[in-house]
Amino acid sequence: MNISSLQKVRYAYKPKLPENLSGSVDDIAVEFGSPTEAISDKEEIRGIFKNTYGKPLATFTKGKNKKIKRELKVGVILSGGQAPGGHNVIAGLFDGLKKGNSESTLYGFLGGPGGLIDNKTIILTHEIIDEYRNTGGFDIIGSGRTKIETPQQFALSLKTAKNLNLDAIVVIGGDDSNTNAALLAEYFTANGSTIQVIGCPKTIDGDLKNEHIETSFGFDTACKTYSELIGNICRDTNSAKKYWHFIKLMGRAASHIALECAFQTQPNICLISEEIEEKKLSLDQIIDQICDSIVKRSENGDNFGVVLIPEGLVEFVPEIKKLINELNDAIAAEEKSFAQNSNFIDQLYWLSTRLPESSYRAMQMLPPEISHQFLMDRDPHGNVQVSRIDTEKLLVGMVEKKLAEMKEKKHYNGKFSALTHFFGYEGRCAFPSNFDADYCYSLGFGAFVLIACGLTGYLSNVKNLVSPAEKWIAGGVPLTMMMNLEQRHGSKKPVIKKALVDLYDKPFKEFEKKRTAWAVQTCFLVPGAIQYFGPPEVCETTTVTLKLEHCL
Ligand code: FBP
Repeated sequence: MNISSLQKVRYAYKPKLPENLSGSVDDIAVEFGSPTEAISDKEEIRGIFKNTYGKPLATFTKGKNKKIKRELKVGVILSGGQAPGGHNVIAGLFDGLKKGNSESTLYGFLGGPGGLIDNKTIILTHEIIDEYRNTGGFDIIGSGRTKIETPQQFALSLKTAKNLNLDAIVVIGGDDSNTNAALLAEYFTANGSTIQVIGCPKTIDGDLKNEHIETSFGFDTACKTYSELIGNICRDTNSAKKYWHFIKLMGRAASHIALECAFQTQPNICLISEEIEEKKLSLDQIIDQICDSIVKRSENGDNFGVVLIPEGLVEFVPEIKKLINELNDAIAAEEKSFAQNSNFIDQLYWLSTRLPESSYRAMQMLPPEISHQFLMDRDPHGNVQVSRIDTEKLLVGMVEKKLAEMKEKKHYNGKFSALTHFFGYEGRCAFPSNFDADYCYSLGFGAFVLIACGLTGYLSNVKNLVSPAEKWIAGGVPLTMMMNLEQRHGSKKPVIKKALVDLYDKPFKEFEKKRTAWAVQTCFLVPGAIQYFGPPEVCETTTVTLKLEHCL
């Protein structure tokens, strides 16, 4: 592989570990809290996870630990979308295993969970790991979105793990992948196997968080990468003063990325899907809001600006949410019959006899290219692939129409010229920031300790993240305590609850205070590129969201 100068220099970076994971490994013991409960639907979830439900929280502490020096065989899976820092989770796990016992082995399952089902592995050696330390991407073993769900897939997974004589599997993934990890842990135990399953919280979307998971890894780096690009666009538009930039940002359902990028760049408008849902705003009302800012700015002679749009927005607009749910149910109920429609016209005809009239009408009101995008394949977890819906173009089209109407009525006299962008894939494989490099390494090392202590059905966690890394506190959270039941593919399934933007929490409240000024004035911030070397105030800071959520 060709190696850039930055990559060479980053190899030498030594990620920081929390104090409770530093020092000699045989001094790391584990302390347990009281038994836990699922966040809701307790009885049903207890019934599904008969063997793994309700375990206590685990925190690492100083103390003697004889078990930690056992020789272990562990397999690791990268699951779902890429997130900066995945390689460091593997490096932390590898270093922990080797520190415990130099004879321990780490297998990498190739191409995501599918590698476990199909028994596709490589042994991760010092040489391989060293080539990927502190780098972005998941290319060390590749990732995938296969969901382990059929009895045959579970049986094959156990067969692979037994054939390799594994002690444990580590799943590095988001809410859906870690739900899978919990099901796997339960399946193994229920089938008399002692093979343990441990998860690590990954996703740039930032929506795998709760009281015990302060943030998912990759969010910090991805937001900083997008903010660099947005800041540059802000400065560009403030120079030429002729374009409105409509920028869609990844994040699937949650608007955490959009909100964080708004703090870092202060755009004129940042839409928050969760607010749109709460206030039941229609598409027309959203367009009115955007036009209001465009008109006011044009009255000041500013025919330019920046609008941030969370990727999942359309799923939160009530009339479209209803449409998507009804589409999902109709397609899930007759999957094979729907698949027989070879083109969009046939698909529409098929839907005309199955969708309730109001939704069918809503679908016809949308530009055909957008409704076509609503019909594209769902991902293996049943989610609409929102990254493929051109929401930014839909909004620009509607804004243009509205402004033309206003012009006719002489309510607006500015110039509107818009450009659209989508930032998503650009940020998922960036070199992890120092924060993500340290956090990921700690999560991986913590996963090793959880395994060495014989635990299963846990998510590796690190708390107190707004403090310097030495003060972080590592441990494990039982996966079942983060679960509830949700409607998936037409029936109720246990899933880890997604954390959406909380409209009553500090980050949104802070944004609310600032956005009125941003909408009319030009308050842009240009944060620049991620800094890996230099003064701590530029290279050791984390997100505004995390600071607002956890600082008093
Ligand atoms: P994860 O939830 O697996 O981390 O993936 C998140 C994400 O990056 C979303 O932001 C985006 O909608 C989606 O992946 C895109 O998926 P794909 O890589 O399959 O196109």
